[in-house]
Amino acid sequence: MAAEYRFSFGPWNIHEGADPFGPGVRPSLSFAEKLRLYKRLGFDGVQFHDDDAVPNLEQLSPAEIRRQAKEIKKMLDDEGLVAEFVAPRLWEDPRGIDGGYTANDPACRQWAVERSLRAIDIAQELGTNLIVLWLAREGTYIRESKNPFEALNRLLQAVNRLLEYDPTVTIAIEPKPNEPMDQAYLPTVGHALAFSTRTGDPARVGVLIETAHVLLAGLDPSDEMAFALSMGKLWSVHLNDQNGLKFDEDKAFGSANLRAAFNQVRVLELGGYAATGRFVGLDVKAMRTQKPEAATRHLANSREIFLRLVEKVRTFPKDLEAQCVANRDYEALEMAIIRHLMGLPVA
Ligand code: GLO
Ligand code: MG
Repeated sequence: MAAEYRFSFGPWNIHEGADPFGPGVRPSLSFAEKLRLYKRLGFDGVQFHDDDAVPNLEQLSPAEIRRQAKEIKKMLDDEGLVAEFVAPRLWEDPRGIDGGYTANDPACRQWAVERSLRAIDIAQELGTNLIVLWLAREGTYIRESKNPFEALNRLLQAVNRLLEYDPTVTIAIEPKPNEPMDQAYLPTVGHALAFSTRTGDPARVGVLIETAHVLLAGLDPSDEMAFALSMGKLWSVHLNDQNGLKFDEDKAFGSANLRAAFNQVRVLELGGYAATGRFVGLDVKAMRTQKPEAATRHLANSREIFLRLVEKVRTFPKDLEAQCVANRDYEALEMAIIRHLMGLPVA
């Protein structure tokens, strides 16, 4: 099995099973209990929301936030783990109800930027310079509620403020076309990367690509990853799976479309993602039906599927591929791929 990929997930990926139609069905694990599971499951990186690290940050002074983040850093060190990124969670606070950076209320916009600066403070203490912006409510429920030109400028001002605050910080935008909003600004990788060119320091603005989000936008995850990789802008991934155009399912990687998962791994291999030192993040959710003692299997399984697909990519006969391409015999190529995925001899 390939060893050079490093894996990460966030504490929210071990959860109680609540959905919009019902409460949790499994007991909560404390953050410390979750941390102890990482290595056992084969993971080295922890993804954070700002309040995963410092839960009550809205009640604390900047100095106290830093102090608490330092304690979390100690916990990471003790477990041999590293922080991959910090993401300001703007979508749960009442002031983020209409978006943070693009809210129509200037007080809300100011809060959103201030809170994001605290997320940078936390990242500094945790030893990472990567900030992830999933722009959850930066969009509209109805088109007329915001002026899109103003909204995009506000988004730009906010990102620039973060870049100015810490000259070493890097920002990965995690595009998602909808949910919770009807329409999000920066719905795709292309939007995010085009937007990055307008910022004060485009070299410090890239993307995190989530499989399910790309599928919700009707695009191909492997091509989106290749596009970002080709520009040196793929700074993290949220691998998972999605069964058609429904709510964001966060299914185990490869569980809905193994061939598409194979192609994502193929692109990460072809594009040298492992050598970039970036993490393979898994943004997967345990099914609500999962019993407490088995509610981390989705993480270990997703990682295992990933590593097995790395093997599949590496062992697919390149000469056969070249021959099929040269002969323009794509039926043969397709059958060989499918046989390979099914564990059958390719020819
Ligand atoms: C939701 C997103 C969310 C983010 C996380 C990190 O659809 O995928 O889980 O990845 O908040 O920013
Ligand atoms: Mg995600």
